Amino acid sequence: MIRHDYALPEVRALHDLPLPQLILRAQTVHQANHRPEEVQLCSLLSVKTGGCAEDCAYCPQSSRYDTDVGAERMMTPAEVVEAAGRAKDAGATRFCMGAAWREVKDGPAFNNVLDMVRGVRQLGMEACVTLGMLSDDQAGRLADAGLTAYNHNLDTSREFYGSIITTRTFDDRLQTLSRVRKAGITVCSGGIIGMGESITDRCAMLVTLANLDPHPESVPINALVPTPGTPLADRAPVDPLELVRMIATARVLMPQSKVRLSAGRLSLSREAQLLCFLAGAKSIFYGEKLLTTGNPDVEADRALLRDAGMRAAPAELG
Ligand code: SAM
Ligand code: DTB
Ligand code: SF4
Repeated sequence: MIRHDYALPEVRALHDLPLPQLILRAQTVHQANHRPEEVQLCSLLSVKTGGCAEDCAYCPQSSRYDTDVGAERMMTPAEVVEAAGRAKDAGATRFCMGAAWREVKDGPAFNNVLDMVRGVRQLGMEACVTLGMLSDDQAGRLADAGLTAYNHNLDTSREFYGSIITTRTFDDRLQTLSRVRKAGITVCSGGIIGMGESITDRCAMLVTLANLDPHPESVPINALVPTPGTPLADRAPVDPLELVRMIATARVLMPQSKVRLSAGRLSLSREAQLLCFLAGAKSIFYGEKLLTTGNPDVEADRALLRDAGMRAAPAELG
């Protein structure tokens, strides 16, 4: 049953169930709504890296922190579409492009993004972009270019948000999500665990996501990749079982959404990743780089799926 009236105590109780019961609940929902043996392979590319004006405490691309990531020029649409073609040949069906912007500005850079979207869609892949905040008009132009999904994460609870980001608000985030929805683009929105938030914060974020009507079609769950130079550089690694709980809870609350096992896989064993799949994770980022940090190599991921008797999901459209 699809619901949008969740309250925190109910979600917290679900999240805190004994893991066998929680996974059983998640699997029941997963099997009824998805093909559990299929995992969507999505490739990520940073089309405009670094130099971002925002102060997101987790992010290697903020210009406020002294990290290894510097501001780079924007890639050209031809370079991006070529990379998308390589990702398609390797088996990816969705291509996600990120720009280290606070917001989209009209002009040549945005026109290039529109060309990238058109080029990726012409390859028959799903196209997703994450560009920061945008206006109704910009959302409409992205929709016209054929954009499949817009990624814009809530990242954490409303209550904890100000401890992680001070240069924009949780409501700014929700407003952008509603513009994306209104333009007819599917919504990709999730968050990060391991930033020092409480379990209550994690559940509160899931309540906000699950009470969006309709649910985001795509819900990425990231484990923090602690990056030297950022304020969160010294955070302890996430306990993989906490990631499993988060994925399973999201799975139960938003039955038809694709819950994505996103950043942080380099520090997960194969067994931990499989537990995430059992808990309802429906996709992974595929390719040796996320935006600026590492990701398992393609051979390791192919072997993981093969050894588990699972397979890459075929393209759904295009
Ligand atoms: N600038 C745009 C924005 O913030 O919406 C788009 C790019 S931003 C890098 C996309 C998402 O990556 C963030 O919302 C955050 O959830 C995730 N992210 C960034 N750095 C991360 C890290 N070190 N570990 C885990 N996730 C991270
Ligand atoms: C999402 O939720 N995770 C991706 C994607 N959406 C854009 C980004 C992860 C970034 C990890 C840190 C980095 O590589 O810079
Ligand atoms: Fe900029 Fe996005 Fe990184 Fe925040 S998460 S600093 S908005 S690139």
